[in-house]
Amino acid sequence: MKNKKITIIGVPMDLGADRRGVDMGPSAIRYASVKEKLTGLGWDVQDHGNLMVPTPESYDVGELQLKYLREITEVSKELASTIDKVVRTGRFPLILGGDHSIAIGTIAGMAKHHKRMGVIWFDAHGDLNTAETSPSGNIHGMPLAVGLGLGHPDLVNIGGFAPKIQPENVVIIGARQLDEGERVLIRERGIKVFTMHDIDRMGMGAVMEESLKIVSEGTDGVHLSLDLDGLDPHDAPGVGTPVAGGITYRESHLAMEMLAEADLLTSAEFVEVNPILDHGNRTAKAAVALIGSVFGEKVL
Ligand code: B3U
Ligand code: MN
Ligand code: MN
Repeated sequence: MKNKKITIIGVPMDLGADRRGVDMGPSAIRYASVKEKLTGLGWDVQDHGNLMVPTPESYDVGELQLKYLREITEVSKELASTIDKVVRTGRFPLILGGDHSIAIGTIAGMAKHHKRMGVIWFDAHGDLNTAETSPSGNIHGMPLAVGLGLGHPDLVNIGGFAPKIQPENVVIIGARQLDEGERVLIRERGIKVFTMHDIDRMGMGAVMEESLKIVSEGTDGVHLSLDLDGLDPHDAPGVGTPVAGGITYRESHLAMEMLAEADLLTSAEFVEVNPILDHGNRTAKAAVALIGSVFGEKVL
């Protein structure tokens, strides 16, 4: 990252998830001093503020296999165009969620600038569902599929082109809860997934070395999409769908430090922080600590 200029964009989105409270994620992360952290590391930080997100109570849920499709589509378009503008000014977009459905807009915005974008998807889940395979109808379980061009056309075609990313440039890290349709898709498309089993066997260092190769070879940019539920619930309890046996605080820091050393990232988002379910803002603090490591914080 050459010019050390970041623009923070908050997206208080909870339409893609069943549990309310994740809309307060951007606020909790700001409260945990994200701006001060980045400024202290020598970054020029601009905070764009939050995008407007409709309140679920004021709208009809719509089709139950694609809850709030219309509203999520609108916010995704707005986010994509905001990111487009930020990138045009030569700044690095750092997006704070909100539920993971916001990645639809992030990937759409970044893909305008990167023809072959690598994606690191740090998550307990695959987020590879479509309306046909989703057990919940929640769009936060679908954004990676949408990026790959699979799903409802309104989402897939945001920005006027699809797909935004290719399966060979994607790596999922930390998976431990996949739905059957997601497993089929992973096999069919050959998506590289480092499950918790792989992390335990190989160690996070080796997992990251391989991941960095996958997202850098033949690509012209790399996006980090970090779902806090990828972490173990002990370290990140404030998430809507915690899954036991996750990535430790230390492993996640090593991953972020290796990303910083590789100096490949062109955008990053931190999602699913839910302060209502949290203990003492621990999850937002973990997010800020990880953001520190991604943006160059070192012990020595
Ligand atoms: N795979 C399930 C559960 C889920 C996905 N993402 C989160 N939970 N956070 C689904 O509903 O698609
Ligand atoms: Mn997710
Ligand atoms: Mn998840």
